[in-house]
Amino acid sequence: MNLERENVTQANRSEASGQSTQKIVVGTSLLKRNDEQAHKLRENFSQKSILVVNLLSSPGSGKTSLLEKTLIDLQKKIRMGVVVGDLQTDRDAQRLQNRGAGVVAITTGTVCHLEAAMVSRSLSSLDLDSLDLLFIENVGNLVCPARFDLGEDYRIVILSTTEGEDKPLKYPFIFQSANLVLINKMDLAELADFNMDVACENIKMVAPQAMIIPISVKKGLGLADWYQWLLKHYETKKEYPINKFAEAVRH
Ligand SMILES: Nc1nc2c(ncn2[C@@H]2O[C@H](COP(=O)(O)OP(=O)(O)OP(=O)(O)O)[C@@H](O)[C@H]2O)c(=O)[nH]1
Ligand SMILES: [Mg+2]
Repeated sequence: MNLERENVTQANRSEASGQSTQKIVVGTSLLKRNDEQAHKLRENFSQKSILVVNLLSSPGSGKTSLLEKTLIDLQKKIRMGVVVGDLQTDRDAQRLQNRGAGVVAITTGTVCHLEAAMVSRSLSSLDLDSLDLLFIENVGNLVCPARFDLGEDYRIVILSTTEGEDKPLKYPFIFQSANLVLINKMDLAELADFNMDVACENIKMVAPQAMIIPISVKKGLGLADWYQWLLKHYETKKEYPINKFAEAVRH
């Protein structure tokens, strides 16, 4: 894995000197290997009928805050686990302790996204047989995680009102892969001069498939809709464990 990363770096240098072919070949091999690993993960999750949700956003949009609240509010209804990716610390994993869920931290170092192999290794610390739902909190970043399938059923992108309405247009790849966009920090919308209509238009422009739910984790706004979305997909997963659609969309 390290070798491939090194090659990608070298390839980037080649690109700077006008030779871009090598980058495409090596990058593809890295992604192909990730896709194979993600396929295995998806099969494993399907066999155990675990709904898997990948949470993506910029740093600070509210991924961990949303999980803190969700683990408490849904703990009597479903059995949840969390894989938390972070660059340097396990602070988020610590925030999620003692909420009735198994939590495992992945510290990626300098890597700005989670990869399927990292998730796979981390699962030895969770008892998958006792889970209905697995959340994956990806590293806060709107670019790097987009291409890396983690075997999830659904991708949820959080956009917070303080980031601006233009983010879906500036970072289209991540929004294009979203099944659901949560617009968080609605309590700050007015202060941040956030235009909800424009934000929704921008999301729809790049990601017409994505459902949009406005929320405020801090004030509890919209969380009932979020829980309804989760529970509905959890029921569906129990009924139809194999999510071939997710794989087709990711690759
Ligand atoms: N006003 C307001 N603040 C919020 C809301 N949700 C989260 N925050 C705050 O936003 C800050 C960042 O929240 P986190 O949950 O740590 O964000 P994150 O996406 O997990 O961040 P990274 O893991 O660093 O990518 C914290 O200070 C939260 O208290 C909200 O709905 N309204
Ligand atoms: Mg976090």
